[in-house]
Formats: sequence, structure tokens, C-alpha cells
Amino acid sequence: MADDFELSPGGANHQKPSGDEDRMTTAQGAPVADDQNWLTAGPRGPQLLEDHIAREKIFHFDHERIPERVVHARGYGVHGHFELTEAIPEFSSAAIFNEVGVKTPTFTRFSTVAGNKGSPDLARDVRGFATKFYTKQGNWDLVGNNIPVFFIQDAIKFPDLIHAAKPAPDRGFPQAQTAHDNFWDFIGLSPEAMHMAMWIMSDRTIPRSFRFMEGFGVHSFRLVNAEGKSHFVKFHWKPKLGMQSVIWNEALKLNGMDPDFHRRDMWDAIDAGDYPQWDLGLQIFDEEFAEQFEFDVLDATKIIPEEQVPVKIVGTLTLDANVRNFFAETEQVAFCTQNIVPGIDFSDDPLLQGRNFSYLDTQLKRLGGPNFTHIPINAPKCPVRHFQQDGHMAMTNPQGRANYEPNSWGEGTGEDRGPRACPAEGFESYPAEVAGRKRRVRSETFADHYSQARQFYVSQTPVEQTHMANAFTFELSKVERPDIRARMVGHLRHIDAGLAQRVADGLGMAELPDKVPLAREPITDLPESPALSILKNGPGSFKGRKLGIYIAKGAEKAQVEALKRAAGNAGAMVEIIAPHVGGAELSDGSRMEADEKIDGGPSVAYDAVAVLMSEESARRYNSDKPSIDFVNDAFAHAKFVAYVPAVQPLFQAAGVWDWMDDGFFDLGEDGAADAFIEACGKLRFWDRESVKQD
Ligand code: HDE
Repeated sequence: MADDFELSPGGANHQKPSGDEDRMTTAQGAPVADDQNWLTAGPRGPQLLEDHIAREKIFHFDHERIPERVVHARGYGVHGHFELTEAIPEFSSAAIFNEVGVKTPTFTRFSTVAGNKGSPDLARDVRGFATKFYTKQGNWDLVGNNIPVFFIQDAIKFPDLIHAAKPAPDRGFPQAQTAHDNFWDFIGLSPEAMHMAMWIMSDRTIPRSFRFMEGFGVHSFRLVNAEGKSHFVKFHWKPKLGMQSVIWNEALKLNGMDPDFHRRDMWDAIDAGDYPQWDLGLQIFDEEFAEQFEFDVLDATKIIPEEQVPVKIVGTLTLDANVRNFFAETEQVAFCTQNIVPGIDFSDDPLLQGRNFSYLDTQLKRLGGPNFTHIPINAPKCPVRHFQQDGHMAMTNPQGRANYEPNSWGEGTGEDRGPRACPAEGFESYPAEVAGRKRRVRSETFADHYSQARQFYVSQTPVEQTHMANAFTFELSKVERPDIRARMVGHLRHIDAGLAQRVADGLGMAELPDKVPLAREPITDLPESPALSILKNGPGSFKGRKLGIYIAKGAEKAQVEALKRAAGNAGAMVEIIAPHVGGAELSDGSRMEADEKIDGGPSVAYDAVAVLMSEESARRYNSDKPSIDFVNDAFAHAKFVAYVPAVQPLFQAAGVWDWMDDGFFDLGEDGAADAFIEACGKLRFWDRESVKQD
């Protein structure tokens, strides 16, 4: 804030207690003598409304909630900073893109879209990836998703999309899922959604962690340099830890086991000092490229393949601090796509333009007034000076007489004349030519809805393609109306015949439904884009992942320690699971404490598991359902498993002993712990999945 603005002493009543300042007061600052008993007339008499202390407490409590976001209600915010590694003055005059090494503070909020605030983290859904950069030139908000395209091309369709995805208005369910009639009805009637439909049915919508997802600004924006020259740009976030998703069956189980799986994962990683990082990448292109590109760069249902326009890495985002107060920071943060700074500008993408209207409007509703920029999480960290004043909850208020301009206060008058516009460094819109008839019409250049949907599908590995076919089958099986199912398969036939057939078979259709009429013949030979696959872009290391070691009485201490060491060397976390949270007695008689009791630490919570116990224990737990599920699920979810031969009775009960493959590591063998952790860098033993499918 500028020095000229007097900061109110707001928040004084929330100071941390120190010395005798720990005495409780009302919100008005009056000391409280008793916070446990309402004022009554006699010990058993009626309560008195006169009790201003109790009334204030209850009044405040009654107003604790603010409206949740209409979309992206469930989210998790983290502080961090962005550091530029390569200046790009030739493309943008923005300070954030020109000062190498300067750390710009940031706040990032990850979210799901459809579910309400209390919905589970592992819903199959798009993830929001919104970052507020507190730059020297004001706040820049990059309000993106973990998927580079969107469902619709024009913002006017957004309320319908969201209504269709959210619980049906009569019954109020289903919550946080798209596996229902209304959603697939809307999608099936909106051919423009087909590319996005492929992405949401891929493993991108069930990420293992926010830390292992990409992020995208989605729209084409502009970068404008000091000479006023403009280039288009698409923004990308590339996770340093590589990408990783879970399997659908795991997602279902994780939602029951730990609905906070993603937020807990982020909190724990940051708490442990394992700060996640993303590179910021730019796909920069000019009008000439836009002219010759097969699709319209203003159409948010299209990507520009990285193989066609490479992603130029210019800096790194590091998330290094958890919030101190969830409500104050994560809940009150107000992202606005229209928050841009000089050197960045909008394109005419009709979805972006609609968003630029919507976000400001939504903040007014959620935060209750126009002064939401005074809330610390939203306040810029650079000087702010303007003549806006008053309104609900005004916290930073100008002083003096001048609250308008032009004015003739200032020098010699003893009054501050206030701020003035600064043409030299102020924001100027890129002077794009604008012409055309005022009409409600969709551009012809937006008419191809299937070509990139196909390109996405053919760029996936066979394992990923199978997951997609299964996801379509799962979701459409929840659709009650056969005609809605059939329409979707009719769309898939334009995308890939094999996929359409697999889904039709999965749905038990006697014959393939008719193709949906086409607006434009799709291009069927777009080249594969390996960048679109998660499995082709894995981390190749176990860093940042979690190993679960299930121990019971008789486990060999040296083997547990060897595993812990190997995992630690790889930068992975380890949790010990045991039949009791108090831990287990090891073979040398010592005791090892557990982080989780077996039914609170199922194998779905880990990226790889080990099972270590004596044969006697393995016999004891071979009828224990959580122990059996631990082993059986690890196998079914294609995880790498380390074991000792003594676990045979348990593994047999889990039905995996006779099926152990190269994804299993016998810790009795020399160097097995290291070999196991190295293999874990592949994250999953996918051969097991394909074997099962054959
Ligand atoms: Fe949003 N979106 N959106 N959206 N969106 C909101 O703003 C909207 C769209 C995205 O963590 C709302 O503060 C319209 C695309 C994220 O706080 C609201 C349209 C993309 C977040 C809104 C879109 C997004 C939001 C609800 C169609 C990816 C959460 C509360 C044109 C590029 C930000 C709020 C956070 C939130 C409107 C489409 C991403 C209602 C009208 C495309 C990450 O203003």
C-alpha cells in the first residue's frame, strides 16, 4: 500500500497472545469474564437477551460462512514464488518477464470444478490451477485448469454446462460427478465438447496429487513488447515431479478412505519441506502462424500441439508455504481473469472475454462488496493509488480532500492532489483492429469438433486408451436413458472406430448406434503428439512419492531400514503401517511405531508397498480383510510390491501368490531394496494390467 494511505489497525484483536495479552475480549475489545455461561436470571432461569457478549459471539458464528464458489468450490491454496530464468523483452514488457532472478510472490489455488466445498478430492473432474502473481505492476491472475481445452466455445453456454454437471435440481444429487444423464445429455448435444470429453475421460481427471499435474492457461493471450508489438501466447505449467494419476478403482476407494487426499498430500509435502515446483512454459506464436494453423487459435476447444509450437520455459513456480488460515486465504482469495498487467493482454477468444466479465461479478457476490481487494490475500503488494472510495468493509482509506480528478489541489495548498494516470508506464490495450457486423454467430473456423479429439486419443499409450474406454463405459453405464448413451457412442464413431466399438461393447449394445451428423469432415491423420500422454511423460524417479511398508510382528528390522534408506535416497516419503497404530515388534525384539493402522492405511494411499512380517504373522492376518485388501489392491492397481517369502499365507489368501510377476521384489535377495525403489520410479507395473485385459 502507498504511504499516503492510512492502514486501519484492523486485525488487532487477532494478534497472537503474548504475556498478559492472552486475555479474551469481545470483538469490540472489552474484556470477557466468562465465556462458558450465558447470562441467566437465576441458575435455572431464562437466558437474558441483555447478554451482549453471548449475542455478539452467536451473531458472529451465524455469519461465518460466505457463499461457496458456484464452480471450483472445493479448493486448496498454497503460497509460493515465481522466479524468472529467462527474460523475454522481445515478447513482453511486463516486469515479471524481464527481471531474471527476482522472486515474485504468488498464491496458487487448486480445485475441483463440480463438487461442493465438502466433496471428495478424488472425484473424476477437471482440476483448477489458479495462480495470483503479486507483481510490481499489480496482480496478474493466471486462472487455468489442468486440461488445456474447455467444454464450450462461448461463455454464454457456461451456466448450462455447469447446471448439467451439478446435482439435478429436483433430487439434489449426484454430487461431484459427471456420471449421470444430465451431464451426458448436454455433452452429447454439444459437439464442441467432444475434445474435452476425451480429456475428462482420460486419467488427467484423477490426478494422484496436485503436485503431479500440468496446468494450462487454456486461452490464447497476448504478450506485448515495449514497442507495442504483439504475439499470441498459451501458458503451460510443467510439474518438475512429472505427471501421475491414479486408477479409477483407486479413486473410488480413496474417496472413502480419505476425502482430503489431495489437500493432505499438499500440506504434508510442504510441511516436510518437499516444495513442489512447476516450470512456466510459453507457446509463443504470431498472426502468421495463427493464419496457417489448421484450427482457430481463438477456439478454447483446441490445443496447439507442443510438437508444432514448442513450449519455451521461462521460469519456475515454487510452492513453499501452507496457509496460516484456510478461510482468510484459500476461501477469500478472489481470482479474476481480467487481472493482467502491462505487457500481457487478452485475445478475442469468446470464452475468455465472457470470463473477464464473470469473475469480477462473482467476487462481489462472494465477498460481499467492492472492497475485496483490501483483504490481505487479494491486496496487491505494490503501491495502490486511485480515487475509489467507501463501500462495505473499506479497510484502506485515502486521506485528505481530493477524491476526484482533475483537481487543483497539490503544491502550495497543503493538500495531496492524489494520483494521476501515467501514460508512459500505464496499461494500454493492444490496438487490435475491430470490425464486423453485430450478430449472434459462431465462427465457421470453430466448426471442427473431432479432429483433435482423435489426435488426443491416438497419442495415448494402449494402457491409457483402455482407461479411457473404461471411463466412458463407466460413466455412460450410469446414464439411465439409452438414447443419451447411444448419442455419445454416435460421437465416438467420428473419433475412433475402435474406441466406439469398445464402449458400445462395454455398454452391452447389440449394434453400433448411428453416427451423429457432422458439421465438418474431421481430419483423421493429424500426427500423434506424445506430449499429450501422461505415461509417456512420467517422472522416471520415485521422488516425491510415498512408499507404504506394512509390518507385523517378526518383520526384519534390517530390511525395513534398507527400504527406508533406499526410499529416502530417492527423495520419497515412507509410512509404516501395522495391525495396530502402536506399531509392531520386530524380529530383534525392538518395537517400531506405525503411522497408520492397517485399515486406515490401505495400499491405495501409497505409490508402492512392501509387506514384511514373520510367517506366523502372515498366518495370523490371512483372514484379516484389511490386510488381504492391502495386498490384493496393490496387485490389482499394478503397483510395485516388495515382500519376504514368509508372507506366503497372506499373499495366498489375497490371491496373488501364484500371480507374482516382475513387479514383485523379494527383499531376501541382495540389493533388492535398491532395485525395488529404482523400479518404483516407473510408478506402475503396467504389464500386469495389459495381461489382465488379454
Ligand atoms: Fe471459471 N469461474 N469460468 N473457468 N474458474 C470461476 O470464479 C467462469 C473457465 C477457473 O481457485 C468462478 O471466483 C465462466 C475456464 C478456475 O478461486 C466464476 C466460464 C477455466 C476457477 C467462473 C469459466 C476456468 C474458476 C467461480 C466460461 C480454465 C477457480 C468462483 C466462460 C481456463 C478459481 C470464482 C479459484 C472459478 C466463471 C470457464 C478456471 C463463476 C463464466 C475455461 C481455476 O466466476
